[in-house]
Amino acid sequence: MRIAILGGDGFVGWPTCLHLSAQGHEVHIVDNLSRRWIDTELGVQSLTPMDSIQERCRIWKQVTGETLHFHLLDLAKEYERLKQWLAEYRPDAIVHFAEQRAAPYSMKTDRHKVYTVTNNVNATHNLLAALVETDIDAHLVHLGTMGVYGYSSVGAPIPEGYLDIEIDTPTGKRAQEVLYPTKPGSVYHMTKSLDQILFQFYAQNDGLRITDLHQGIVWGTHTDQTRRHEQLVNRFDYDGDYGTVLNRFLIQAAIGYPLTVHGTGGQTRAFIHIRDSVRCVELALDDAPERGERVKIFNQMTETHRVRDLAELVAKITGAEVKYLPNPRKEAAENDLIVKNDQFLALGLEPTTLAEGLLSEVVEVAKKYAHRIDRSRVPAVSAWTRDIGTRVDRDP
Ligand code: NAD
Ligand code: USQ
Repeated sequence: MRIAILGGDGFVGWPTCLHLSAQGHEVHIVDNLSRRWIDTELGVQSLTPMDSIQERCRIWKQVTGETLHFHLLDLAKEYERLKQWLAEYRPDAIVHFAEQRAAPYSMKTDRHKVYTVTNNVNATHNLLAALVETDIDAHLVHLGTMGVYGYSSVGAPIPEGYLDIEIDTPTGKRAQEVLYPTKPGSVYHMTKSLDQILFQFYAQNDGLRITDLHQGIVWGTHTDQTRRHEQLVNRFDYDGDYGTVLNRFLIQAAIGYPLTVHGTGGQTRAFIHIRDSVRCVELALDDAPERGERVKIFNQMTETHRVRDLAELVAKITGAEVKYLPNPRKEAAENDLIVKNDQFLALGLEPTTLAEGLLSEVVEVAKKYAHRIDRSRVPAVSAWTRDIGTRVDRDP
């Protein structure tokens, strides 16, 4: 297939490009490189040294003989160019990663809130409108988030996207299927909730074929393909805005920094290893909905963990100290989470779970590049409200 990977220069996008290219697909990366600009804005850099996207593509060609095509394009701001691009390349499938994805960044200031909503909602809507206008029947696979559900399973597993309900009517009970009610916990997560409505509308009105992957927190760094050359290494975020919790604990352990648990650490979240994330995208691409079918929704996660249990596990393996800090976020201090992920298991996903060996492997990556870590960028200081901001611990 000819596959467009929107946001293909990012943490999940890059290994997905390599995986699909290695399978013989013609891969086109479309990215505005905004993530690299945000690194500059925040004064941070990936733990792993990332080459330019053009250099990464050159190395892939050298190693495998396969071509990765790169196109510099802003999906949110360049609607006409996007339409022209689609009309020229007419992809068979599109994987959409191209959004601002950090919850803390989206809550930093009013400017960051406005940027996140403008960028994410426009990127998704421009794509949908352009697909209709160019009459391209590509299967669109979007990376959404588990966070659209909120993080509580009220005792019953969270289903894959839809909820069967019964409504009392004057003539008796009526069964109905609805999108699972959204309860986003940040402006970023709110944009993914808005995306869901856009998808529902365009599938129903224009017959677009759409799959939305409600993904949990991705951890790890390498896939088989990123290991093939030093310069194919994946990006690895560790800073207080973009670093996700488990990867942060692993680098903190590697540099002797106390593990930064927010609040009681009673937050339970869904997780998936980067290798499985990439594999799930492949499985979803092979399982496209028919025209006229409702949006297909998968829960893309393999296990759930409580934050303090993860910290204790990392501490046990590495001897790191665990520190309980005031929580910069407005979120439930404790929650239970049970999630259904039957569809990917049925399609053949064999989950990579949190084995100790794998955790140590990431600590090894962190130790190798520890000299690149700026300790002053480790604290998470973006606060959800002004009031919380006065209590955030900037130097644990
Ligand atoms: P990332 O920030 O590393 O990558 C996103 C890429 O999209 C970047 O290369 C960026 O430059 C590009 N981009 C952003 N806005 C764009 C625009 N307007 N036009 C063109 N390109 C644009 O993020 P990631 O960690 O690779 O996540 C990819 C997707 O998966 C995101 O949509 C995110 O919401 C979702 N997701 C990520 C995780 C995770 O733990 N990393 C978990 C669940 C869901
Ligand atoms: N946390 C800590 N200590 C830290 C960092 C985080 O205790 O040093 C806590 C947070 O307070 C939160 C939990 O860990 O309770 C998860 O935080 P996170 O930053 O790892 O994840 P989150 O903000 O939810 O966002 C990440 C990705 C996002 C994706 C989401 C999937 O950045 O793109 O959508 O995971 S999910 O959480 O399932 O919605």
